Amino acid sequence: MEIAILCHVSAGGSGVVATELGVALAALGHQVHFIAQQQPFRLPSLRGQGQGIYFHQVGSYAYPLFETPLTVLNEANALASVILEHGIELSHAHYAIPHASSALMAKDITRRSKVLTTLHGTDVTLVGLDPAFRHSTRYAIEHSDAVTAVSHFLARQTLEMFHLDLPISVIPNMVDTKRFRPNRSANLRQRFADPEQALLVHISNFRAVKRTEDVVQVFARVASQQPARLLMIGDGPEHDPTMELAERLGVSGQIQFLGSFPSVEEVLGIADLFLLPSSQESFGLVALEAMSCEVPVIASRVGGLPEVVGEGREAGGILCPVRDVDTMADRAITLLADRERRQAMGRAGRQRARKLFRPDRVVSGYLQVYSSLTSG
Ligand code: GMT
Repeated sequence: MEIAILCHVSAGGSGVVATELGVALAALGHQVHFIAQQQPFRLPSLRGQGQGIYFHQVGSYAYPLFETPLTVLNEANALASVILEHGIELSHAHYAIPHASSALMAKDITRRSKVLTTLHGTDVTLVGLDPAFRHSTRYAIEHSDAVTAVSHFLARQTLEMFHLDLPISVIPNMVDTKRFRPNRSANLRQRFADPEQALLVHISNFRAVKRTEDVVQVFARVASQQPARLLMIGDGPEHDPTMELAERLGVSGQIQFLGSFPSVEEVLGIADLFLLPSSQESFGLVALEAMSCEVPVIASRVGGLPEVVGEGREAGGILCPVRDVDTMADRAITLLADRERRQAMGRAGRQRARKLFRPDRVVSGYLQVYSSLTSG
């Protein structure tokens, strides 16, 4: 099948999911065309894996009259060209804004290609509900030929918040458990922590919803009880305030800010604990990646995180109320003191990742939706 994928290119879960899905579809023999401003974040490192992946850059035209970029028009135009040139049967928009709108416009222009929109989270729970986007987002969701959401939480929220009555299939995100696996390399670990120090990790795009300052608050409490180090991976608007808080709390010497890089699996696997205290998370892909590496997760009990991390004996981590940094720190301290429980939780997390979020399962879920749209 000839498939077009539209997604955000910067470090973020929706772009990662779109990229990994595209690479997996190409490995099955499909022709996958990414339409974006630049190559999506993880594409260059994964592209070598197979044939059948094409990248089409969205053009732009700077004209003094246009004060801001006209992204939807440029993206719709680029997609329309690819649809006509390559006979695209299906355009898969990851994240409603602006990709679903562009895909619908390209469909109207070409009178070809069905539109599948996958909702990822803030396109519904935050940005999409803003008066600046509300009507156009609702329109794009309602007029897509099919809609999927990455969690049951998000599917429910979408129907409720936009007062919609349409079927939304839930297809969760996936993790490649061969790439994301425990890393016992003492050599790598000793670059970041001594053997007696606990190693905590956080990865995000440092947006306000990630509550990166809570990561530092939790870490400061842990570090007051035992030798510990924290790796903060990623970049974004909250980066500097988070660094400043670390200074104020006197823990900056125990924290390394590593910036953004695509191959997080290399360091994730050496961690003892992963922290994700977000105020909202429709899925929390990075928590799943940590679980796949046998790293227990301490996260907020919000959105789709309970579906990912689980609760009870078979959970891959511990969920706590949002903003409750004391409870998060207590749970972290207890878990770090109990190696056996921590390892059992790590194994349970990997088991859960293998059972519920396997790429073959997720890819075949999308293929079923694709064929329901393109057959007949
Ligand atoms: O976090 C965002 O602002 C956008 C988005 C992204 O592109 O990373 O994240 C969302 O999609 C991810 C992939 O499906 C989910 O794992 C994240 O939970 C979700 N973020 C939020 O709901 C805050």
